[in-house]
Amino acid sequence: MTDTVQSKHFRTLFISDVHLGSKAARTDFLLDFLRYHDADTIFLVGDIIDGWRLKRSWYWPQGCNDVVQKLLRKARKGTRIVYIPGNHDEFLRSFPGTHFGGIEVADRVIHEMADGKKYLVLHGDQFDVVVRNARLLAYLGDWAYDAAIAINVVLAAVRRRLGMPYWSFSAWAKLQVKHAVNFIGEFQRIVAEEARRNHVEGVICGHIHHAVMEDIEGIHYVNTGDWVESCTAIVEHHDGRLELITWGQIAATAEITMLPGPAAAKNMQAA
Ligand SMILES: [Mn+2]
Repeated sequence: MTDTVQSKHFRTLFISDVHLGSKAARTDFLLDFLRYHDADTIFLVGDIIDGWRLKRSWYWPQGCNDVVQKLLRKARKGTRIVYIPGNHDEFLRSFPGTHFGGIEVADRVIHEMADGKKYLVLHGDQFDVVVRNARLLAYLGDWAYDAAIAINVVLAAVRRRLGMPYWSFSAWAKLQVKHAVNFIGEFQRIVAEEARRNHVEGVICGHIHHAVMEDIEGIHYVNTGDWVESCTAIVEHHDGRLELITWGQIAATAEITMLPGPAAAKNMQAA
């Protein structure tokens, strides 16, 4: 693509799991994507900054600055940007309702599409404990489910206090290769159930680095994917239609940038 290509304007963009500060972050692809995609509202659906990586060793190349600058510039020009923290950028969770550089921080939001359909937007790590113990919880019932979500919060806080890294869903799921598909299915089902509990038509989340749009028992489950491997985003068109964009593929076809190199293989630990 050249500079003559006009950027496309959408009602909303949803992006998650960029992991700025980890070597795996595809800032080059994301910059390209942001160059060609504008929106009234941009939701950053968690794990945008990888606080855990940065705490271990500071890694912040120019590409990370460029992404941040690009987003702040969009905010200055009138794009509403909402930052929903994930587990890797949970330091922001202490600041719900605050603004920085024109960016709002929220724990979760309910977004109404142009066609009136309502979607719950959250990162998704809230359900890690539930996914890991799904079978046991199904047996124990509702109270155990609520307790597990509470335990997840406490466990994360304890691990943080002890300086332990946050438990990683995708790293864990990939270790258990044979069952990984089941765990992804379990995660999707549980998040869809949360949408049902909130009386909305759909849910948009990230966390498991597995972009998809599908119907799960009447709930529209949408996952934004990531910018460490697949380079995906969800866009809402002006009529409320949602579309999954795989920018890694488009960019490669258009020969804008090089294909993801061996770096992509190192990204397994990121979610
Ligand atoms: Mn995450």
